[in-house]
Amino acid sequence: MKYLVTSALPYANGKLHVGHVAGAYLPADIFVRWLRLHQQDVIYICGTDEHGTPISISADKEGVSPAEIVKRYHDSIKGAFDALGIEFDNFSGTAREKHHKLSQQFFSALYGKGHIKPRVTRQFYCEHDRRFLPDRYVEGSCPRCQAPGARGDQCDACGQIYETTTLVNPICKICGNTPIIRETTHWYLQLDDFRQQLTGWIAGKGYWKENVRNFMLNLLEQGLVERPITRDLSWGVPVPLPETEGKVLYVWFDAPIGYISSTVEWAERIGQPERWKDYWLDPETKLVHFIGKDNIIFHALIWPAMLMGQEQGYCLPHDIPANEFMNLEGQKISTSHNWAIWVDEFTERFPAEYLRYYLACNAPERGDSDFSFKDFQQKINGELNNVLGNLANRVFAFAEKNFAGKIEPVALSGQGKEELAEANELYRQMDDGYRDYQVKKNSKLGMDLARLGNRWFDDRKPWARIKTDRAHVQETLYVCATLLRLVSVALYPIIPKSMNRLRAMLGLEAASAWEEPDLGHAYALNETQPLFAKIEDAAVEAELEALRNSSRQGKEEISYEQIKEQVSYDDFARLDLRVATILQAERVPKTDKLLHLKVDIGSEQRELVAGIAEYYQPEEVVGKQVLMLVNLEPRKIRGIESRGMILAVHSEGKLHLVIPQNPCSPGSTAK
Ligand code: B3M
Ligand code: ZN
Repeated sequence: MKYLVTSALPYANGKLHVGHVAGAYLPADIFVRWLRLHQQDVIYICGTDEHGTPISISADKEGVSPAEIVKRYHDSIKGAFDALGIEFDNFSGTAREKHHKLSQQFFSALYGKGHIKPRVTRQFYCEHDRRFLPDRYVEGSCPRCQAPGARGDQCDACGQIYETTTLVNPICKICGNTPIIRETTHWYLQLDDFRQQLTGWIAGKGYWKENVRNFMLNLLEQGLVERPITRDLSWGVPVPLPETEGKVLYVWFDAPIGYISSTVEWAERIGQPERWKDYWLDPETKLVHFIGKDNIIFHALIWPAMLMGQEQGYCLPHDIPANEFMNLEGQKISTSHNWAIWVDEFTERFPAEYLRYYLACNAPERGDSDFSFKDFQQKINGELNNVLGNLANRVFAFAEKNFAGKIEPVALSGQGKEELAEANELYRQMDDGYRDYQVKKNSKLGMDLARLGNRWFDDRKPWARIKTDRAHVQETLYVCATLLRLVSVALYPIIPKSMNRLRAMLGLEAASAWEEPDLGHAYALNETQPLFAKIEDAAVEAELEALRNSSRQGKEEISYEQIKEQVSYDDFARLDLRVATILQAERVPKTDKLLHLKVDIGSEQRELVAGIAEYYQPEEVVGKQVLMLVNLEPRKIRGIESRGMILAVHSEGKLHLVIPQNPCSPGSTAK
């Protein structure tokens, strides 16, 4: 069995923050390390995603070339991964020549079979900058859920994709002017050509995480629309057609191909240039893509279709364990507002494996999770130090004092056998847990294993028994040493360096197998010392203070949205804004951003969909009075006829409903 594990290629236009790591990188590295403990044939492939409008916008802003932005952040991101012990077999970059060539081959194969067709389309064009404005070059309100700050072709608030030209109140992100719409030709991937194959392929994926499988089935149900896969940009992979001067491949078309080009680069680097085919051209390969949930549509729908349309029989994704998001101190991580913890800085102040351990305990596997410094301190002090570190310290100290650091094997009593049987059951559960990417559960079980040791040491009271019954104490120590050995393997995928330090103190080699400890092994302790150090309150306060300051700075730097075009009083008077009382609220199924509301606007009751589910629980808004635009044309959102829009303000990464200061009768109009 061969495994090809990848993590989403991080955009090379910013540093790596803890949210990235929690979702797509640490879970993958843990899975790969566990596979290696089982001697599986696995390679771990990644690299930076070096195209896309954010990079060219950053380059424009700084007055440097996109290549300079890419080099800077490729190196910064790779350095952060190295600091964290995230060990790829290859970490490439999509601006490289080989990737361009392979991406053009992918395009030509699909085009040659008629799966890519030209369309004359209408695109935002900025007359001031004299250029077309693809993707992130335009910002407006989402045409589906009206969330402001919507950019490109996918809304962060409701997750849906739409034609960029349907953005409401669009502005050019370079100069702030309102763009016009001009005709241009782009090439569209005919996704529906692959509907049959995709439906058959997904049918066999019953083991996938529900959020991924349902998202995919939903899209297949909704029907597969053709997707534009070229852009009017200079930075990117040139479209390999004679008539496409000045056009490049859409970044999400070329990016996943980066998984293959990075594998080709790896094969060449190890001197076996054909070796990449053993993984990519073997249908039996287990291709596992670790991603964040905002990348599902590209990895579970578009990328498999692109692979299906190739001449070469590429393997298809075996699994796509998409994780949710990690927030920070109760708010969404925001790089533009500097509300983030940058890995390279954090690992200068705290041991990198403290971060690995905390992100594993707090992994956003089934829902968004939250990074809080207090909780981080509690997990490091209360668990790594007080449970695992404490067990090692007391066992080592006692063995060194009373047995010169030798822990000899003994004939186990019934009690001892029972203890190890319980330990082995936890160990087995962890083995199963890693198979299903359950790092959160396994970080807890690893601590339970160490707790077992502490309870055993306490119950056996070696400090009392040493005077009268050395054999009893020897068994106590031997069982503890065996437990520590089990922990050193079981937690190795999560905190590898610390566990190898523990193993060295036990006189053992570095972890290399999911071993069953040999109960005849004699332990000779070696240079033992405390495994971990506690985090002081002052250090936590300093982090919180630094975060608040840097995010305030972040605010000073952010460019406020351009004031929109002037409107006349008459224009304004056409908006009918009234007070609405929310009567009922429930989540819209299969989305985590939308609430379905029933409201009272005095003259009648209305139903509508609001993109506020990330900030408000349904029960929280029932009874609230809000300001509502009641004469907005109705829209169908996720099958619900949404009649109107409630007003809310985006600020500090949160959303605040606009609520009248005092109770008003429903239907009262705002002037
Ligand atoms: N560059 C990163 C993101 O959307 C994007 C992933 C590409 S994976 C092929 O978070
Ligand atoms: Zn402009």
